[in-house]
Parts: sequence; structure tokens; C-alpha cells
Amino acid sequence: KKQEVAQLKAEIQVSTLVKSPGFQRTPISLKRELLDPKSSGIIAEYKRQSPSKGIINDTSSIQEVTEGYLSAGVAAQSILTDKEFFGGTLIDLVQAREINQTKPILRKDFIVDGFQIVEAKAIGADVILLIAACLSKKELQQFGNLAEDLGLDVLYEVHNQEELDKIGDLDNKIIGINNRNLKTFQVDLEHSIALASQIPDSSIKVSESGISDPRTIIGLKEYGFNGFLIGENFMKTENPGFSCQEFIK
Ligand code: IGP
Repeated sequence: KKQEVAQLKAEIQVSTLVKSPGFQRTPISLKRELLDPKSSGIIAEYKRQSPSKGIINDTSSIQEVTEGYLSAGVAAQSILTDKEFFGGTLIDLVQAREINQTKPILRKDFIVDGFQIVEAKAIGADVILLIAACLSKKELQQFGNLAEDLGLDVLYEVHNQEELDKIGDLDNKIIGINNRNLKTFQVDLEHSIALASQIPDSSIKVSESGISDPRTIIGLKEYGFNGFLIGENFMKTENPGFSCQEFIK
């Protein structure tokens, strides 16, 4: 009986979510944005804290950072909604969405259940993150299909060849290579460069983490990268939007 009640509860939650504002809008495509030759490719993140750095910024509001990133000319926004490790909330994304009506928003979180994908859509996200290291091949496929059914883009995150293989067909997918080793927190940009050659031209490549110099972006573009996910380098300053400008002008 308990299982039956739990199932019913889940169904009611989902049927409530599908009536929320996120379901009344058409998501903005990250794929299209990153493939636009005029795009800056910068996916700027809102990150208050991290397990490796502790507090990064606890004074800049989501509103001022969103406005700053947008006027700097970012391709998209990434917003951490994980509370435990990153001090993020769903409300951050809702508030950013109120201001940002033009650029894609990535819900950055550890997705381990389809419910979180429906939730992402409900709060107004356009893109979800699926981390290959945390999910089975079957889950990656299931969650990827669910996101697609809801009209959301997926950023598939990998660290190595093994994780890349788990994703299966890479064609036309957005693949993020995380330069930060999740166990040691060491950042190595060579990760992006080495794995890039294993990703077909038909997919969209994003380099994630540890980018702190605009020249790095110029270099990564030569290796076919379309997107650059940057958090700490902007958030550690007093005015993240202003710091972001230097990467776009
Ligand atoms: C941003 P950085 O080093 O610029 O702050 O990195 C982003 O790549 C990083 O926050 C990140 C992340 C993740 C966080 C990449 N993948 C998965 C949480 C979960």
C-alpha cells in the first residue's frame, strides 16, 4: 500500500508541475545559440560556494549577476540549484528567469531522477545537465529522452573516454568536457583538448571549469569548442557581470 500511495503522490506532484509557468513557455535552444557564429559562447555561472573553494561570493544577488551577465553578452546562464554542496536554490533560477527572457538557462544540479527534469522545466530552465559519471548508460538515455520530450536541451558532462562511451550516439548532442577532476578537484585544460578529438564534428563541444583567461578561449576555439562554462573566475569578483565583459569584448 505504501508503494501505491508513493506512486500516487508522485503523479499528483507531476500533474501540479505541468501547470506551472515553465510549461507555458517554449524553451530557448542552447544548441542554436552555440552554433550561431555570432555567439560569444560564454555560459556564465551563478555559484555562491563550492566543495573545493568554500564561499566564493555571498554578496552578489542573482538579479544583479543576471543583469550583468546579460549586458556583457553571454551566450547562456548556468545556475546551480544544488543546496548541499553549492548553496543554490530553485528560487535562484526562477528569479533569473524573470529577468532573462532571451538567453538559455542551464539548471546545474545532480540529476538522478526524472522528477528533477520535470521540475527544471517547471521553474523555467531551458537546459539540464546530465553527468555521465553519476549515471548509468540506461539512465543517460532515459533522462535524455525525457528532456527531449519536454523540449529541453541536455548538456552531457564527461571527464574521460569511458564516460564518453556511456553516452552512446554523440551525434547532434551538446557534450561538456569537465576540466576538473571530481575526486581530486584538480583542473587540467588538457582534458578538454585531449578528448575533443574523440567527439564528432556533428556534436557541440563545451569546455567546463577552470577557465580564467580570455586567451584560453581563443585557444579552445581552435580545437572546435563552441561553448565555455565559467563560474568561479567571475563569481570571485565583486562584480561578476563586469568581470565577464573582459571575456566577450
Ligand atoms: C564552472 P569554474 O571552475 O569556472 O567555477 O567551473 C563549472 O564548470 C562547474 O561549476 C561545474 C559543476 C559541474 C558544478 C562543472 N560541472 C557539476 C557542479 C556539478
